[in-house]
Amino acid sequence: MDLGTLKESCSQYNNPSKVKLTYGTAGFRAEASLLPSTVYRCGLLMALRALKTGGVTGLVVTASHNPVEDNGVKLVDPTGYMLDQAWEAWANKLAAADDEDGTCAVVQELFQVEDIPYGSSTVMLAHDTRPSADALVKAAAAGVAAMGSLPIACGQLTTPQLHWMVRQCNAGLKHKEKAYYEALATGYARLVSGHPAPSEGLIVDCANGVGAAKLQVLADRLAPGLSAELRNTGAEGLNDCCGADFLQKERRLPAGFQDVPEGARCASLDGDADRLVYFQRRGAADEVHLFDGDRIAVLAALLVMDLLRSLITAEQPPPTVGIVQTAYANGASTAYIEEKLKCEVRVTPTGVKHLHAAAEEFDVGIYFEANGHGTVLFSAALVQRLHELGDDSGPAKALLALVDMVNQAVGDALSGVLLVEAALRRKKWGLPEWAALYTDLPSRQLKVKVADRSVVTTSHAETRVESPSGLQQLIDSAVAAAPSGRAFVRPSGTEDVVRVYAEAATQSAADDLARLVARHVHSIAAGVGLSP
Ligand code: G16
Repeated sequence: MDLGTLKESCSQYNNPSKVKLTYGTAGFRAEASLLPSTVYRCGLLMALRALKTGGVTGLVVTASHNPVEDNGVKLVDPTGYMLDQAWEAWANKLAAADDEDGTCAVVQELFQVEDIPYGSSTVMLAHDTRPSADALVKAAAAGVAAMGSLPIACGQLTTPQLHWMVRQCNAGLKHKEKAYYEALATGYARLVSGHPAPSEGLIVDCANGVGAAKLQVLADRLAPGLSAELRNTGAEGLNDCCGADFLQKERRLPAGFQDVPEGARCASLDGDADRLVYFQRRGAADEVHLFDGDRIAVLAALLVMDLLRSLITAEQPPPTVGIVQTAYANGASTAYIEEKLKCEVRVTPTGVKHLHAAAEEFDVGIYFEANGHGTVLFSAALVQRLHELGDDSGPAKALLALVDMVNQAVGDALSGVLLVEAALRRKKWGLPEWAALYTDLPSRQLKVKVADRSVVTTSHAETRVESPSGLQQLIDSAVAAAPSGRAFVRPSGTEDVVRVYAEAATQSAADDLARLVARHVHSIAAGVGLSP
């Protein structure tokens, strides 16, 4: 690394706004014009991370479910997982540097403290469909190049595609986009072989995001194995009244779905295709029946446990299966998993990085946030055992097909669609059978705008408020007065809001509880504008 060149390059990406962005739930996210210096410095960081680990790293320019005027950056470790949490502090320190001198000082400190060897590394870059992407990818590439490293521009990809490609690349396996479709498609074909397709196709809301084009390639590759009609595939209207986040929060039909028949099987992706929910129109109005991440986790568990049951041999200990959720998980799903599936449930704070780590502790770790972000992880030991059983065992072959089909790096809406479709097909189920497993407790989510969301801090996997003082007591009293009430609040790590979640015996009680808790947040944590 040449310090003079680095300093010159850094001076092109100083932060004139003086807004200090911090690493949130899934990287940095803000209104796009505030981002160039932060994204540039993430380029520096990921080149350093690649040098430190000796592998290829990744960086995706995306703001996922946020509105189109926002953008952001998600950072990928050589494992294909999100950036090691221990390095988030470095990301913040770099992002907060005042100017080129400050940035260079942090880079030098990083070299020293992390004992990073000098040399050249490689960072794979991708982006979603936002108009601000080009300038930000250029900033990221400049950061990588300033470290004397190689930025590889992979173009428009879904976030999970880049995670998958980084993971495969570091494992010395085929890692081009084509290989991704190949792996998913062949896994799916093996899994559903001999199980007839349903007569009705799937209708997918693509949130006008990058998932539209990518799902089309996958569906074409699978034709006629997967019959999918894609909607909200445009260049405009990203996440606007559509997409998985809209469905999960608003519980109503997305734009462009007003004509779907009541029983139709529908799914929705978010803007960078790392979240998936299913839904079905309910009644004549805009109402929907939502099949959220909790329900996808249960379906995945049923599929995996059916296969494991037929696989288990007396002489070996049975593989461990666990489901990881967050406080947002509907109480009815948790009860079903524990009481009916007899499966262990772990609860972590929000954020895939937390759920993923917990899921790795099982032979099969199924993690899904209620918002539809999740996947199924298989331990290396189990995969090896499945290979040993090989061709002699139908269940082992099906499980290996699942390992290929389900993104092992991160939650992936495209592989999620195949997971749900394969599970339903193997069980000869439609949405009614899936819905009948359990009935969700009525719930409501709200957002409260406050002057500074960092004043709200939480503990116990985000179920208790630590500060501001007095807020938890007010929430406790509100919960105690609601029939079967449960509520919590937490600062979002992707939007400038405090989130409120409430559950109760009836929808109106859940709505009232959420509104009351939101009012308490608004009054105690310096709410801005009107309380919801
Ligand atoms: C990201 C994270 C998810 C998280 C979501 C919302 O999703 O990857 O784990 O659930 O943000 O986080 P928060 O409630 O802190 O705003 P995405 O799809 O937006 O990248």
